[in-house]
Amino acid sequence: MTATITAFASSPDRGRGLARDMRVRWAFEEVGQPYDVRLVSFKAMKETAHMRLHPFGQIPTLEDRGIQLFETGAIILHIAERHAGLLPDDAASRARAIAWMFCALNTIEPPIVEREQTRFTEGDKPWHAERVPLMDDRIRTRLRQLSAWLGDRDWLEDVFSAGDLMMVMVLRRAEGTGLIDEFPNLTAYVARAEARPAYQRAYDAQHAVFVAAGDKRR
Ligand SMILES: N[C@@H](CCC(=O)N[C@@H](CS)C(=O)NCC(=O)O)C(=O)O
Repeated sequence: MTATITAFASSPDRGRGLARDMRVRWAFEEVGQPYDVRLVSFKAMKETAHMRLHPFGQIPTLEDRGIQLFETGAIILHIAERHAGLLPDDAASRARAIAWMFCALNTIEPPIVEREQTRFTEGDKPWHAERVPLMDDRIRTRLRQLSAWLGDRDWLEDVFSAGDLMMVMVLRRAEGTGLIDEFPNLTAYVARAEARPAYQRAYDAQHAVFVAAGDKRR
């Protein structure tokens, strides 16, 4: 049976592949598995039926043969463990790939998301302008360390993995800050991932939702 994910019916990212269902779509494309998408409105996301799937009323979720999951880390790991293509076979490399997934979500994403969120929650407050450079420095420190690790290799370890998928999606959330551009090897890393056919199929599928919603609104 085909797995089903949830995604925004009307994504605030305007179909730029930033909403987190993109991570899941990309994972399915990398492992060559079909998936269905159920689009949910902001209202429906906070209603009981969806809250049973996602305790925090968010997207994405995954329903796959009796398993219901939320949190992209858990969802990507679930897909990667069941299908070849996102985790190396040998135990040591596999463990490293999983460590990079956690790193993306626990070490790199928090300062990036904090900066993004504060624009909405305190953007009009007098202290916000002073905080931005502090938040930027926090992000920059992590990016500098990540850039040093990556060096001139293509991927975080020997082969592309779920760790790279998650890392690239997290780095993309900093688009528009100019911070990634300070590290040419990170810019190239993101571009390399975006050039993958699986990424492009996922991006196009998410973008198509935005286009279709736009058509309906006209
Ligand atoms: N840690 C969660 C974050 C999920 C999340 O923040 N989802 C966003 C979309 S990208 C959402 O549903 N936002 C709407 C809301 O929180 O009401 C994950 O990685 O799955």
